[in-house]
Amino acid sequence: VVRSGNEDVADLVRRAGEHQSAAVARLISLIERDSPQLREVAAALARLPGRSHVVGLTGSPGVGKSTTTSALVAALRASGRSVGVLAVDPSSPFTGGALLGDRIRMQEHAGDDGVFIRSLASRGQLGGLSAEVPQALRVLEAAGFDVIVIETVGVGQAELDIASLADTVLVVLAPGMGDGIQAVKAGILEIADIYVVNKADREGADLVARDLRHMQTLGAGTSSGAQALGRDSATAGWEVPIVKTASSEGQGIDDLLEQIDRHGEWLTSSGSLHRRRQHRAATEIEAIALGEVRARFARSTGPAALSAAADHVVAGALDPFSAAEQVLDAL
Ligand SMILES: Nc1nc2c(ncn2[C@@H]2O[C@H](COP(=O)(O)OP(=O)(O)O)[C@@H](O)[C@H]2O)c(=O)[nH]1
Ligand SMILES: [Mg+2]
Repeated sequence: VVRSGNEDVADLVRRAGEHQSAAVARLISLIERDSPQLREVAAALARLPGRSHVVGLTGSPGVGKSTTTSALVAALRASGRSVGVLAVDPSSPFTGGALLGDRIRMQEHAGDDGVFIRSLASRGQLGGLSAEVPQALRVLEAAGFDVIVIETVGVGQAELDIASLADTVLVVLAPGMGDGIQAVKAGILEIADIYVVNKADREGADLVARDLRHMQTLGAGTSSGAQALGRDSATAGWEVPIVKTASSEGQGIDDLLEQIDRHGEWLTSSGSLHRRRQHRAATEIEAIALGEVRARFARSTGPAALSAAADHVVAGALDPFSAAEQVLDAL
């Protein structure tokens, strides 16, 4: 029964499963708008286990993530596979100039049913990916796309988020971006399953590749940080390959796709896929649960209890730990 103003979620999910772009887009919109039907959508999606290969692309602005994504989409289509793309931009989806550029570039795939491309704003706390990204990903998985590419800007928390969402993480670098030093600082190298040195048509690409190789021999990029994220490349015998591309020229893309596929096979044969999916689900549940605690706190006597507890701490009557316990009791 469809109530007025409500979407027929079961029908949308069925049509999304037939790759009908309009239905996929409607479902993602319900998620984006934080619709009252969100739970209904989530429940319907849960019954459709994903078998997509989720590929994350991250790296500094301007290194060529969108260009590489577009080239990968073309290569995947040429190999007969369907592709869903989530482009997560830190700026608003309608005012961001870079995003407009992405749209225009991605339009070469418009009108192809085997390709779905959606831009999402990243409104997450602390600069991370917003809560809707994992749910939008579930929509694309339920729609049965063979490969799903998520493009995120590699800054702050977003790069850690992509590491827990994607099966295969591509860290894209380019010459002349000062990436060698910056990336190490940000810890971005640790999350890579594949390094992509893009703009190989430019001077300096060999130097970036050489720096990466040098770092690998020093054992960097395989640290405990990656394991904390549920990524176990270091311990289970995956050596992170370095692929040089000139994505705007379509060069190196076949090689890149080969490495992505090889990593996909390794994930299955090593048992890592299951561990990564388990970690991804745990991260997702934790975020939802903590968000719910925050919401309940705001709705209940939390703010009043907090204010009272703060008075006690300022007056020297309570230490902050005991005060926090009091506030939690108010939940
Ligand atoms: N020379 C050269 N330029 C490239 C290459 N790939 C991308 N670009 C250019 O680099 C700029 C940024 O690319 P874009 O894909 O938007 O980067 P993003 O911000 O990482 O998504 C654009 O002007 C691209 O045309 C490449 O392989 N070689
Ligand atoms: Mg981009």
